[in-house]
Amino acid sequence: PQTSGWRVWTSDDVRNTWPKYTGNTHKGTFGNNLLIAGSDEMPGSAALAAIGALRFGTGKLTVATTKHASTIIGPLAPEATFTFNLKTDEIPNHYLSVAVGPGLNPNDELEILIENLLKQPVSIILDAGALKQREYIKRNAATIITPHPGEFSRLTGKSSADIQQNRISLASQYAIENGITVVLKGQYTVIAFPDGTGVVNKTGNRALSKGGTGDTLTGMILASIGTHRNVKAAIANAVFIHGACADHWIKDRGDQTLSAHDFDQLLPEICSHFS
Ligand code: NPW
Ligand code: AMP
Ligand code: MG
Repeated sequence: PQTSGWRVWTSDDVRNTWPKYTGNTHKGTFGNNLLIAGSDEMPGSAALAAIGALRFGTGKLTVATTKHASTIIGPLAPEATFTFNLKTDEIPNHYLSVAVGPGLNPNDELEILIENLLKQPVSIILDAGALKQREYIKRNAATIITPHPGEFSRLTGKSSADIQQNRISLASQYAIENGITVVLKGQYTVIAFPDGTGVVNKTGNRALSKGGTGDTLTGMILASIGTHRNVKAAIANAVFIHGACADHWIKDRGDQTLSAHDFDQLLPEICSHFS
């Protein structure tokens, strides 16, 4: 595999690329972002992604979900607004970036929505139910996929064991071939960019091996793109901080006790080390 142009993303990298704003900012400065997530069966996934986005700097957040899910998400993330009648061709007029997939059931209707989304000039993060083998059209904005090894196995047809043994080369190959960024999650998350470069993240630990933590990361990446000028640093910093929250947690708390909703308290604490 090509490993030149690859390196570990360090805390110094986070510091050097951490967004610094002074003066006259307003909520529009940091992006009005759209989260398409959650269903009647999985409203929590959207709530956890919303918490990730709201605690990682989104200016505004709109959640496209079901009415039932909105009644669960609202009390957990009261800053979020909702839309129940999404028109994809109007998205670029209203939103900076879009994340789609947590808690969504993959079906034909969702695939049509994603195909239309990919035609819009906005950064798109595809996770969970939005992960499917498809042809990616060439676009100017970033396309980011965030599979765990099980999902990457479904995308590539390779076994999980094969993926785990060749994380960098398989993620990089997929990124280059499809012209997208691949965030291959799990211990030592690999972030492969479409230009063949990439970074490896070393933060994070077994405390994250719980349902919902990936949904939170998706929300964090969504927000991060709006606060960073550089999309590569935006993704790498979100992944780094997500893991750093778990590393901080296990310093004085049992790893079994971390829940995805604890990011609501952990993100302010860990971000203070970099702000
Ligand atoms: P195994 O057998 O466990 O080893 P799925 P999901 C494999 C939503 N959620 N290395 C794993 O393998 C999500 O947003 C909602 C290797 C299994 O086969 C999604 O929409 C929540 N293999 C939906 O649920 C909270 C690995 O992948 C398969 C692996 C389904 O998402 C929970 C499991 O993956 C959840 O986030 C690894 N590191 N990791 C809510 N409260 O609303 C996983 N696998 O079938 O895609 O299931 O990831 O739970
Ligand atoms: P998901 O499977 O989509 O819920 O995502 C799980 C999240 O937790 C991803 O960001 C993983 O990288 C992270 N994670 C899970 N287990 C570990 C581990 N053992 N070490 C580091 N990160 C982990
Ligand atoms: Mg997930």
